[in-house]
Amino acid sequence: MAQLRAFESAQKKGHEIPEIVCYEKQDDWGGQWNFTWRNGTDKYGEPVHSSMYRNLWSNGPKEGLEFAEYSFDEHFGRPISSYPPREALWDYIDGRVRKSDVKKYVKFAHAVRWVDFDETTSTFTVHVQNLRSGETESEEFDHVIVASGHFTFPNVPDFQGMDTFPGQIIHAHEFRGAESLADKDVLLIGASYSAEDIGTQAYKMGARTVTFSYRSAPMGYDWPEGMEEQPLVEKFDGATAHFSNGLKRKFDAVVLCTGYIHHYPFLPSDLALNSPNNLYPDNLYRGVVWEKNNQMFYLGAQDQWFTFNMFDAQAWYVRDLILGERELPAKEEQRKNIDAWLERFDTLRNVDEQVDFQADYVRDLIQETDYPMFDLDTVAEIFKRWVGTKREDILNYRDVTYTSVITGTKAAQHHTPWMLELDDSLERYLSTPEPDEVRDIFEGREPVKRR
Ligand code: NA7
Repeated sequence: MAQLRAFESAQKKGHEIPEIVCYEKQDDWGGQWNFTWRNGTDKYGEPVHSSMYRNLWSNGPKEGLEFAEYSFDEHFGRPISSYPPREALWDYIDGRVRKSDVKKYVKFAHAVRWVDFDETTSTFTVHVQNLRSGETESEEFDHVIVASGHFTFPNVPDFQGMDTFPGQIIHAHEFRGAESLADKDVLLIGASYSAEDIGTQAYKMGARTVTFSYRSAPMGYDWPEGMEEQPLVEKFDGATAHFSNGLKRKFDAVVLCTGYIHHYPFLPSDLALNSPNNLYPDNLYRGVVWEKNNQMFYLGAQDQWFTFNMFDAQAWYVRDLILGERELPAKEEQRKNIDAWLERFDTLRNVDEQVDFQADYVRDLIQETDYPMFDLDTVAEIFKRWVGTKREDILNYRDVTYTSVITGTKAAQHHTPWMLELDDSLERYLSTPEPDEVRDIFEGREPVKRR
């Protein structure tokens, strides 16, 4: 969506843009934000793309991801809270392009099966299947932009004895909501965003206990009673997990929050990015240009502090390369540039340095294009404060509000504290319900009977 919007923006400024085809496997756009109840395979038999679940609220402040050229104010017409639910975020990204006619470029329900590159003609042949008709087709292109994301193919480790576990074992990618975890003892393996968020969802929905199992280091939050961290599971024996510190505990359900892999089954190995999930995957000049074939690009391939606005910065830069507005340096220069970023990446020791690293990366891209520069340093501060608020109160950090660097608007307080909010619909989010007795108690007031 960022790339289509980038081309449209150039066209509106009088540039001639090339012929564009966007192949999308799903029936609608929005990628990760396009929620489905389905698991495993979709209705066409394709791997389900989205890892979203019911009651997923943004886990980072929206002020960190706001588009510099389409603000939340412009979309919603009034201040909203800093942590919107997924439907509100889908509406926002859809809203920007709903106003344009870029949807005409997208062939929905089209899965890319394979991409070849012909050295003699310097063209790609993209082999695609129309999932509705079953028909396959091949088209030639000068450039290929891979924008298929990398939080889709789960990393699924195996632990000894797992096959004897009588309850449900799923990966975070398959998790669709925590309601069924009420009154259950839940084990989450992993110690990053998915573990933290699915764990708090489970707690919110009434899980009896939530236990996290970490491999490298605990998350270290100040967990409430009933939530705790243990070192890595060594094996399962039926419903009992054995941890490396000797603890044995029974569980009803296991959620593997063990991250995702870069997996591009439609690409030959010389075109496929092969990297762990990190802030600077190797072989991408300026984080987007495939070093081994400069006609190919990746968007959003890095782990992310910045998201929507970073994808824009990348898309604007890639657009300008394709339009010939920017030239690529020689291969040796590209390598030097990549190495310089990788060298700095290796020195990053803490969250502040990671955030500043990505802020500098986004700045480096925006400076190359006409994408509106925004106050990246203040956004970096917002990310750092966000991390601090999680340290202070992991269950309630979503009740904090921030100020937009794009519009200067202070976010509104959501009408209901996150821990009490059980309805994540856009309709409810934008409504103004009366406070109730539960909210009075939660907010430390004398409960008032209103009707
Ligand atoms: P992340 O952030 O990539 O984290 C994966 C977690 O899974 C991390 O804590 C890993 O531990 C852990 N992991 C991976 N393999 C194993 C095995 N074999 N055993 C135990 N633990 C393991 O993925 P998330 O799904 O949490 O977040 C996805 C993205 O969403 C994230 O990157 C953000 O951009 C937003 P490790 O620390 O490596 O020892």
